[in-house]
Amino acid sequence: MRITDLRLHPVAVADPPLRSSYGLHAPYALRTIVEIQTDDGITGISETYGGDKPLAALEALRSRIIGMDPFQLTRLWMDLNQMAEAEAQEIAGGRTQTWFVPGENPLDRHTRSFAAIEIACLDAIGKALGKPVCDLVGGRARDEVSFSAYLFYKHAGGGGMGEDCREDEYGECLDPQSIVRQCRQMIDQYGFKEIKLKGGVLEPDQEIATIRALREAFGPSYPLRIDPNCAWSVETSVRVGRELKEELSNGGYLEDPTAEIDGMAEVRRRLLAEGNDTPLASNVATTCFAHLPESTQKDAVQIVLSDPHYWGGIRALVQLSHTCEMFNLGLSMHSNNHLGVSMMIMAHAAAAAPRLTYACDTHYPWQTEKDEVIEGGRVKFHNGCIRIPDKPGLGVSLDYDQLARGRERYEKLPYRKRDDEAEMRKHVDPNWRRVLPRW
Ligand code: GKR
Ligand code: MG
Repeated sequence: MRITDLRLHPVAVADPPLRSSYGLHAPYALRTIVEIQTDDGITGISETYGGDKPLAALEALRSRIIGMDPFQLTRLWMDLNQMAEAEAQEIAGGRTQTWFVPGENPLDRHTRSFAAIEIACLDAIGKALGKPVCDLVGGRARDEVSFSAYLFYKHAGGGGMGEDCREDEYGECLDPQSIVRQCRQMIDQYGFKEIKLKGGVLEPDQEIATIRALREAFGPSYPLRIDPNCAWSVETSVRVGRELKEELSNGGYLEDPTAEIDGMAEVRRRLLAEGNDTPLASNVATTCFAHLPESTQKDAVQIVLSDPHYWGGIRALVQLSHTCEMFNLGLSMHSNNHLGVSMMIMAHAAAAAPRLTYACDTHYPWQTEKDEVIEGGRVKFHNGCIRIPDKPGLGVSLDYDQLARGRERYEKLPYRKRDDEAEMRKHVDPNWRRVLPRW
């Protein structure tokens, strides 16, 4: 089998005005849908980050990909790794996500691009062999993958612009009660069994109150996590960890309360000294295999938030699962705004990763049918889980009309990268800057 064509489809996907420590989500999130064509008539698909940079990084691989055997991925990995190492010498500041929105970190450009190609190849191989992707990488640890209710403080609005606005399903949610309402709506609709709150938006005391309100409303059988994306100092992180000791125990965690491996390690050390072993999770301080030795040695992170989109694909996810087992780390999964192809990528990756026992993050409830690019409409949750379909490859195919609409929206947009800080200045506060730590 040989790859004869690489097709890249940039799309814009309506997104509500969600808040985080990065700022404010723009009316459209950007994604790229990837297709590879093979000489035996098979099309493999995948989905990755969007905008100019991720697109250009994939475009730069075109001549390397055309003619490649989709089974032969290791040399592509080696080549990209070599390029990454050469560039790493030139880019100072390590490889953490602290100052980058996901998808814009120059140092995971190569693992991101590799993942997009690897997954499209796995989809093609699965179709050729009549096997689901998770069964190509060792087989599944589970037949269905559970996801969490991913709550956001948000302004009024459902996303999109002008005539193309989406319904505002959840309304404005900027206090504990409205977040409880948001959560109830999400759980009623999707059946989620774990809850994650995106924090780093309101004063820490208000976010503590929100977690307590969630605990009161849903009870201890729903594990809780909060993720302020590094908005807090070590001091504040320890205080929040202390005040939420009870609420974040029993399957919950404290995610990226503060920046960098050393900051996380200090929070851990101080919480442990108080007899508080709430685990710390990260998709900001620890974002690649190279971070694991230091992160583990300093006990900075007890739960790694994996993501097949930038850790290097689905096979890398399985390797990460084994690595976490070796270091006795927990494994969960990070997400960003995404469509149905990524939903299935995440589900197959999580199904094949035995160590991944937490409900994965997903932004999927924030997107709508109108933006979906897979045939037959959106992927369905069953009791908060995605079932691995009994279909070859990822188990989904593209709706080319919908893809064309997504591309049309993309072409009309004045921006080509995610910039939550700019959005915040435009719509909320003209003087807003991302300051870390903010509290
Ligand atoms: O969507 O604003 C967001 C999130 O903050 C996202 O970009 C993060 O990468 O969900 C992510 C996280 O867990 O940090
Ligand atoms: Mg996070």
